[in-house]
This record gives sequence, structure tokens and C-alpha cells, in this order.
Amino acid sequence: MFNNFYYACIVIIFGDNQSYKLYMNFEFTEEQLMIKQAAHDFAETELKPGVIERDEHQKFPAEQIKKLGELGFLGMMVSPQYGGSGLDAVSYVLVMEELSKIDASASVVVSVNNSLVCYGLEKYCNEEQKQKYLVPLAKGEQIGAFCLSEPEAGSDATSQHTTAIDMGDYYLLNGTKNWITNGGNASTYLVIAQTDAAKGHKGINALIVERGMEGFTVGPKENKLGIRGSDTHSLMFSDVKVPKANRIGEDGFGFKFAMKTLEGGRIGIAAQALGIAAGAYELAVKYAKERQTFGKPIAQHQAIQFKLADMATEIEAARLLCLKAAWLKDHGQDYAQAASMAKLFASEVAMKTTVEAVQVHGGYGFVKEYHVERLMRDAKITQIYEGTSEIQKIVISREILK
Ligand code: COS
Repeated sequence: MFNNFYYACIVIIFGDNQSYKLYMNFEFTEEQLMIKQAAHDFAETELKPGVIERDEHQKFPAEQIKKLGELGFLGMMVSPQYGGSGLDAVSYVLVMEELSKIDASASVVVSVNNSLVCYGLEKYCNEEQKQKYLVPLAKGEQIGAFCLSEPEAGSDATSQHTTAIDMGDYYLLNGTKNWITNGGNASTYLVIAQTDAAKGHKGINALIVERGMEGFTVGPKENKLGIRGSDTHSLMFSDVKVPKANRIGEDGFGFKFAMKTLEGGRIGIAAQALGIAAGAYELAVKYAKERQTFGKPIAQHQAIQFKLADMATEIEAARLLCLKAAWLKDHGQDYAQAASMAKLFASEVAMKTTVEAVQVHGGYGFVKEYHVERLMRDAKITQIYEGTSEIQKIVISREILK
């Protein structure tokens, strides 16, 4: 459906009491199609073998992530000057979709490293910080983690309990972070913490914390419903001395840093949700053509045809939202609302499509060999992480009403 061609659409943007039409004709470039094909091939040959076992045993796809790093997928959008591949956000969406069709536990590593870690470092860090931290992350020699959520601060992100007390030339970091993707395998952690409680969100900082700093411990791996191969941990900081040189941006910039970084992250997770949905849909189509009931393939029963039609339509709509958000980002336009719309819609489509794909498979859908039950479990987290569906509605409605 998607491989070949052109998307032409008319985007109507409303803003500042003006409305105008922007005609968008996005034909994928040769480079974008090549990178999509490369991600597809990688997913089929490197991710598919062992994906069921990794899910079952919660095994981190370390070898596969290493290879993704060597191929440049972990720093896709970082400029070559800092060791990245210099690709655009549209390519990123294409890659995330292809990888997520097969293994969302691996694709979340690609998403976090690219959008939450490398993007933030390239956009907001100084040259010294970029050379020290961004370059190895963009080259895929290391992976990074983004640490905002806490036991009592998920959606309510301004309510940070982790403290970073200003001690002159360093911050004294204390607190706990929860549900941190790449928590056990990362080398570099971007940690959001409260320096001055009296200033509220303006007293929050983002600090670069290295694995191995004294007082920093990684908790046990979470036992999860989905994306079980990904590496989710709590992190504990007890009197960790983080040099002032590791603060990102000006004093008090931490909350805005987190919000700006999450905007791009939401494009990644939207594309992950799209890929999970598309993967389940492709399996459902294949199975529906093979499985016979009442003397014919189930694809010839209208009950199944209507399910496939709904899936295909919703997936296409989700894909267009993802590509629009990426296109806006690539063209230097505001993409906060578009990213939230893409994530909200694509994650709902992922959940709905995967449930239906299991239904199309009947009893086979309920067992692991057919992959769709895993995709259904993986879909759920896309409605929760990097901002729940409810948070996306807050962001979208605030944009509409401002
Ligand atoms: N870009 C830049 N600044 C932003 C911003 C954005 N996208 N969103 C908010 N801000 C700024 C606001 O402008 C405000 O700053 P000023 O007072 O200087 O104007 C500040 O941040 C606080 O914003 P606000 O008052 O809107 O904060 P709220 O507590 O109402 O919460 C939401 C805002 C709900 C949007 C935020 O807490 C959020 O995104 N929560 C979800 C967090 C999340 O995704 N967690 C998952 C973690 S990663 S797995």
C-alpha cells in the first residue's frame, strides 16, 4: 500500500484567526525509500528471528541494537558533524514504522535514543557537551535514557520530587526515576530534577548523568505486559555529584527542555504505534487469505472484509498524521499539536487494529507463534508513554484554544 508512491494532500492550517491552504505533495525521495527498505530488510532478517523468545524471556535485543547503531539508525537525525546520519524526520517515521511492524521492543530504543536523547543534546547542548555525549550516542556506540517520570510524577510532570541542589560547581542529585526505557543499558542519562522548589517549573534543571557516577544505582528490570524485550528500570540517585558543566541550557531550563524534547518523541511513538498496527494488519490479511471456513478463505466473508477495510483506512489516516507531523518538523514549523494528534490517533488505532487482528486469527491469534497477541500487548504502551492519550488531548485542546 505504502511502498510505492506519492502522498498528495491538502493541509489546512488554522492559526492567528487566519486560515490558509498549504498544498503539500510529498513524494518520497530516493533516499527516503532506500532507508525505509533498509529498515524493512533489517526487521525481517535481524529482528524477526528470536522476537518471540526475547518477548517471552524479557531479553534485551542487545546484538540487534548494536547493529542498528552501526547502520546509523540510532542517530538518524543527528548531523554528520556529530556522528549522525543527517536524515530527516520523514525518514525517521518510515524507519520506525518498518521496525515496529516486527519488534516494538527494539524500535523503542531507536525512538528514545533519537528523539529524546540525541535531539535534545544536539539542539540544546553546548559544543563541549555535544562532543563528549552526543557523538558516541549518535554513532550508536552508546545508548541514552531520558529520565522524567517518577513514582509520583508521570502525567503531572512539573511535580518533580527528584532534587538537584546547587552546591557551587556541582549539583547534589537525590531521588528516584521510574519506568526508564534503556535504564539498564544506557551510558548517558538525561535527568530532570528540581533545583529550586519555590520557582516551580522554572526551578527545574536537566542534567547529564553518566552511568557509574557514585551514588547512582539501577533498580531491577520491570516485568511488563508488552515491549517486554525493552529495558525498563527504576533509577535511584543518592547524593550523586553532577558537575555544573553537565547542566543542559540555562539554570531553570529543564522543564521546557523536557517538553520540547517530548514533542519530537511523540512523533517517534506515533510512528511506532503505526508500525504495530500495520504489522498486525499485514498478518491479518495474510491469514485471512489462507484460512478456510465454510468452504472458502475467510477473506471472502464480508465479516472479515469489513474488519480489514476499517483497519486499512485507519492505518492510512494514522500514517498521514505521522508524516504530517514529521514534515512540519523538517520544515521548521511548529509541530507540537501535530505530534500529539499523530500519537493520540495512531496509538488508538494500534490498540484497535491489534485486537481485531487477534480476532481475525481466532484461536491462533491467542497463541504466540502467530505474533499478533504480542503486537496487541505491545500496542497498549503507546497509549501511555511519552504522554498518555489524555495528555495528548490536553496538549491539542490547549493549542486549539490559545
Ligand atoms: N514547549 C515549550 N514549553 C512548554 C511546552 C512545550 N511543548 N509545554 C509546556 N511548556 C511550558 C509552558 O509554557 C510553561 O512555561 P511558562 O510558565 O514560562 O509559560 C511551563 O512549561 C509549564 O507548562 P504548563 O503550565 O502548561 O504545565 P502543566 O503542569 O499544566 O502541564 C503538560 C503541562 C500536561 C502538557 C505536561 O505536564 C506534560 O506534557 N505532561 C506529560 C509528561 C509526559 O509526557 N510524561 C511521559 C514521560 S516520558 S515516558
